[in-house]
Amino acid sequence: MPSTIMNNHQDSPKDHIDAAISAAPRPRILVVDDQATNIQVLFQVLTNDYQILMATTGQQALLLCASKKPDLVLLDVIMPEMDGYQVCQTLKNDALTRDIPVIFITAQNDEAAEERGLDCGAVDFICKPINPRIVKARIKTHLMLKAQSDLLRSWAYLDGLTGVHNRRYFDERVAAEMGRATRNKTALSVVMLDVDFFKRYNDRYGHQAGDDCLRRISTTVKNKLMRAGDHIARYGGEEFVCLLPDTGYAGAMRLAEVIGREIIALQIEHSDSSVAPFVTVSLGVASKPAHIMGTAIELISLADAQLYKAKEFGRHRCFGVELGENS
Ligand code: GH3
Ligand code: MG
Ligand code: MG
Repeated sequence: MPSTIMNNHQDSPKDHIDAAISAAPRPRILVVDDQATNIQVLFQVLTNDYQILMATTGQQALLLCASKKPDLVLLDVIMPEMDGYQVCQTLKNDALTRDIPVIFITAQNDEAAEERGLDCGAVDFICKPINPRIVKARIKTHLMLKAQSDLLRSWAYLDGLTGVHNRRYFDERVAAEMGRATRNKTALSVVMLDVDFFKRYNDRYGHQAGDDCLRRISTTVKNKLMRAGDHIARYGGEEFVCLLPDTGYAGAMRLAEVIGREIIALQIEHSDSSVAPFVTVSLGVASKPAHIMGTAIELISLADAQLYKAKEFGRHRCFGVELGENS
């Protein structure tokens, strides 16, 4: 069984975390200081171990954080226009950047400044002039903690059985994509699918075979998703959902029909199914057209209703609807 070969049982979770972290690319550090000479000093100290990004204003720093997603920010406190505290607070108030650790590096070596920095959400506070060895050691510690929490967060969004995203991930993602699609007036579709007569499958072939079947189905669906923004998630026991940004009704229906055909083509024997000698799925599609407003909840409940209809009309089929069709 491949999973037992890979999962040497002597490996602890910490070993897995360490292995994943050491396989990651070189961490990226953003150095922010209005004095170019100060940036230069840190660059010399860190350039052998890290990728270094540089900014000389708070605004530049915020833009770089949003676009380049550094793993850590070294931030000066006193800068014209926007000071380090404001930069740190802005980063911490934005869901996209709040997990980037910030270390203040400053000539302000009084306790009140340090307390204020930590209150803004910084993880550490280092006074100038710097001791390169201490700066390196602290950076290493914070990068390790950041890598561990990134990894744990990514695991919290995965389904343990199939390795695709889980419902928690889907729920957050569909809400974000609906917001984006409404703002940008773009289309958004979801495809829900549910395995037909899966209880009978488990009863006949056993739960282990049922688990294997779910893995094969999720892999098959995943391989049919072509665009970078497309996602599959396990929505419930034997139910999966695909999220398709920038995809309208026709495209989503086409994909749903392909998925339905691909799954029966796997020819997974199911002699107790009433619709085919092989495992099949029923599918429900819902699409938000580009210029129609809607909510994620509406879209999902429409797809769910279409899936229910596919079951009612005999299973192994697909029904779909567009948001706003009857309103
Ligand atoms: P329908 O065609 O109406 O969808 O019938 P069904 O039997 O597929 O639906 P039902 O909801 O009655 O049963 C779903 C079954 O899926 C029951 C449950 O044991 C099984 N199931 C759910 N999660 C898992 C899982 O992780 N592994 C396995 N092996 N079976 C699962
Ligand atoms: Mg089912
Ligand atoms: Mg079900």
